[in-house]
Amino acid sequence: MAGRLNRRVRTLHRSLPEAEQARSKRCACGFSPHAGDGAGRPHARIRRGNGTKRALRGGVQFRLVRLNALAFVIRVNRVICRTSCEENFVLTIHHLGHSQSERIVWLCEELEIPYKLEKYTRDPVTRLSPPELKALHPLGAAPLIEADAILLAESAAIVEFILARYGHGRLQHGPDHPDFASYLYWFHFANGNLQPVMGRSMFIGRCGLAPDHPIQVSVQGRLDKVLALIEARLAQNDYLAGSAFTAADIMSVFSLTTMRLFHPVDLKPYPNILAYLQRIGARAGYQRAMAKGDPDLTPMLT
Ligand SMILES: N[C@@H](CCC(=O)N[C@@H](CS)C(=O)NCC(=O)O)C(=O)O
Repeated sequence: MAGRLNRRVRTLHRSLPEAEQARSKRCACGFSPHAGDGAGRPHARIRRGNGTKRALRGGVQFRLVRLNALAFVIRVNRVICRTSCEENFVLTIHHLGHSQSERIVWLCEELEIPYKLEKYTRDPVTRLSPPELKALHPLGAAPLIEADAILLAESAAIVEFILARYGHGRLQHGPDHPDFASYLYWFHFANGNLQPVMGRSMFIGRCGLAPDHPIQVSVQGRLDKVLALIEARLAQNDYLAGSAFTAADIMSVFSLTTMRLFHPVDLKPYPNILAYLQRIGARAGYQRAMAKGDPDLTPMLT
């Protein structure tokens, strides 16, 4: 009888809908007591199905009562854990106005996760970070976040950290997704190619070199190629990683928008980039992020 019951329960576990199995892993805490019964058994094994109830007779009823009680405790734990983790969760974003840290505010708005925003203003002369921000990290650059007593710098690391801890699979593609490689490429293209060439171009531009100086020509040529590549990509896809908006877009948009405060680049030759920026500007998450992080700035979407 016990063998038959075990076989039955195993079958029920295999047939549980995927969504129910996924829900059992959803807490942001990283430690998930509700994902099992504490003894390595997934909670689904003790769920009660109509067929199971009929299969139980006599002494086995006692076992059913115990299992039901355990299931109840686990469900309550799941609710308490999810609620308390969300309440105790404190993510602080150190945001320098008009900077790459807009990405992190935007990410949190898209994910709709709570965060505390610490804002800093650039030095009016140097346009670098103020002393309060410099005091937090040896490089003194934004973004910086504090989460669970961790201080983390670098946009890409921060975006990956937040997605891994609080994303629940949103705004990213995993290895099984057909756009996984594209997602990785464009995610890393942002700080690996686009932002560096915008920065180089800005600094070389300030050196006052003649337009035909080899360095000027080389940097301009690289910038043109990078923008042409993005233009071609967006001619075929609504978003950089494909048809879906992802963190690859969140990583890239600063360089095409706010960065142009520091280094004006005319995007008129790139109609698909401009159309893309309109799609971005229509997003409620982007609008909220810019309104909270940089209320003095009209997003540079044209
Ligand atoms: N690769 C870094 C770049 C960080 C960075 O250079 N941030 C600039 C803002 S766009 C900054 O803080 N500049 C002020 C300073 O360095 O004092 C990242 O993506 O986080």
